[in-house]
Amino acid sequence: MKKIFFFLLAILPFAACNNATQKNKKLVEAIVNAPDFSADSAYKYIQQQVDFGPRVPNTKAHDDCANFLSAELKRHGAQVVEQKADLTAFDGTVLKSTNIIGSFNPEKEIRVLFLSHWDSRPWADHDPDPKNHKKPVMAANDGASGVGVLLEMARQIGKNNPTVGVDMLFVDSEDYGAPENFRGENTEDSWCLGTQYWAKHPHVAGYTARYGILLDMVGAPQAKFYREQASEYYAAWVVDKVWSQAQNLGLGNYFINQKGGAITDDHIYVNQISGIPCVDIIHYDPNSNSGFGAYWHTINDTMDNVDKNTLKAVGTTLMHVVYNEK
Ligand code: AHN
Ligand code: ZN
Repeated sequence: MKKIFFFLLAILPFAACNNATQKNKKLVEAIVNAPDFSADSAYKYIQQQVDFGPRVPNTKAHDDCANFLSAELKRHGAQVVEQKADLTAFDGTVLKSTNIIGSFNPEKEIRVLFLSHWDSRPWADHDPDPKNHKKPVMAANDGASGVGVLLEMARQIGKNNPTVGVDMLFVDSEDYGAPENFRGENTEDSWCLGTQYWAKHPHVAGYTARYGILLDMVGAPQAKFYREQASEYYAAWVVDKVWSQAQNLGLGNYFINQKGGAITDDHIYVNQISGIPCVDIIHYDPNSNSGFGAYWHTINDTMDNVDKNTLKAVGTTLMHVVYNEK
């Protein structure tokens, strides 16, 4: 008995010490520096998309914006694929859609996937004024913000290679989903048409990535990103990675380390069809009636609804995620 006690005493400080070195190692690993993320540049990228007008499928603004996004990715050194598809919406409309994929270091086997939708919703059907329900959404936050952050990341990645390969996937026809008052079947799958197509027909045969991160509505002032439930179900370790990186950077006021809603969004299809663990960084507001911000699917989703501090928080976190990946 005495002997065992002595043995325990002898080994305990050792174990504690060992633990501390491991913790230190983890901390040191977590603070690998990432290139600076410019919120000014991300903001400008959002403005440039908005300047085309609402990017509703089958309009000139939409097609002009596609060319702009693709040219920007190329300018930053990505290998670009424009994936065109005719996608049929819930109401039978054929949407001339384009998913745009920009790949950095396409030869690398270990890859990280980022995605965001770039289309605008054709109807502001959540606007408090019914007269606006048939007007398109400018989609500064719900559309352009995620792409703006990703384009700024692409600009930085083009200048400074991370260890892993990175793919930027800008998906189309996400926001043509059936309005709430629509009486029909399969309305759930009426959203995220571009991602559903890409997941079934990846731009590279057999494409996979270590994990995926979806950005959706990442620009509103004081946005709060909770741990979305489907992300938690399919990819809890990726949620941990992103949210803990944000906490380390002192950005826990944006990345709230608590359970949020369960949201039908592009990441569902990346998880279910592509089999890539994918999380959703999405602004969720439990106090608004939709669960999203008050601007959501209204004519007020304009540049007034985009804040550089939020862009900085998201961009800085994701840059650290990428540059810490080995
Ligand atoms: C639904 O409204 C079912 N899902 C939200 C997907 C979405 C729309 N994200 C942005 N706009
Ligand atoms: Zn939307």
